[in-house]
Amino acid sequence: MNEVVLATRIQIAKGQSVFRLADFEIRESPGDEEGLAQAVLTEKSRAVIVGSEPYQGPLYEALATIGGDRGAIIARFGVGHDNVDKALARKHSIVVTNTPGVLDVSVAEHTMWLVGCLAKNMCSMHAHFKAGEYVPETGIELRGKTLGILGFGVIGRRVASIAHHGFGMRVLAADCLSPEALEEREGKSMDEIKAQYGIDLYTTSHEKVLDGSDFVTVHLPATPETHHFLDARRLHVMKPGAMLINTSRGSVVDEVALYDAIAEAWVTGAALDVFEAEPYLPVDPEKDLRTLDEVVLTPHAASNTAEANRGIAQCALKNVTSFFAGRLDELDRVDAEA
Ligand code: 8YV
Repeated sequence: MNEVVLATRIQIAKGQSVFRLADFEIRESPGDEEGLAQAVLTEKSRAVIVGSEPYQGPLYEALATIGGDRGAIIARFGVGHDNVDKALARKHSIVVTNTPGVLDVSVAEHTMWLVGCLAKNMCSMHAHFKAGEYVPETGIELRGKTLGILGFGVIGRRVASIAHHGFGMRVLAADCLSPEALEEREGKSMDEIKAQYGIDLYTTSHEKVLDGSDFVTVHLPATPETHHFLDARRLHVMKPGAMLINTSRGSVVDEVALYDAIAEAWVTGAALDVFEAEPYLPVDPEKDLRTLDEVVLTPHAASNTAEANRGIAQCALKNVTSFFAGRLDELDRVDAEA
């Protein structure tokens, strides 16, 4: 097959063991949109495999130019697709796919490691130790504490199960889906759902979960409705002394409001893997989250495991291969109009 597929550097590094098995050439391309669009035209490629960087402009016209009547594909190396403009893709007859169901264990486990770091002041003790200060700090157990989950999708449900069945936490879950709709979607009663995932409460009231939790973990997609969902008001619906974890999308948390809530010791800890700007830059230079001892930070690494990277790469490769073969029914498409 003489098709050339472009993949951005980080995705190549993560998926190389799988990509080298492809029956078409996969070439490394710049991750920025201008560079990627230029590479599409230069390499005459109508298929790109991309990470979570924003693509809102020249890439689409470039892909349409090369794809023509044959079409083109933007294959996400991952599950979130807020960084891809689906309306623009549809306008240029570009298929958009993602990789569902292959990274939820990795992200859920990363979420729990962040919860643990906060509970036991792990990063603070580590930093002091490496600085030559032998300073034990008193933490708390997770058993019996309440974990609030905002967003009860595949990842949120996996977190609930680990937290309850693994650590003995009480778990509250909130989502926009009504309890009745959840029962219908799952084909189970609410009692069966609660037992399966180890949740005490399922509700559409995010405030009820915020108010009742010692730890709040966010598993919401980035949409106009979830932008700054954790704003100053909702952060103060949280119990005084509660802690926040976010491995979903940075735009869901108002970072300035979070800084202020931590500075006033309302929120007493936060662990973040995603940020409003990535790589991280403080929204307000005077309110840099990196300066706070109560904050644990990882660089959008929740899904970055050998197992998830292999699964993501296999799924992305399947989507591109099926697209080239015209087997569009096999694609994990996310370009439909909402
Ligand atoms: C990135 C993610 O796609 O799946 C998602 O939505 O944010 C991540 O898995 C991945 O880190 C890109 O390399």
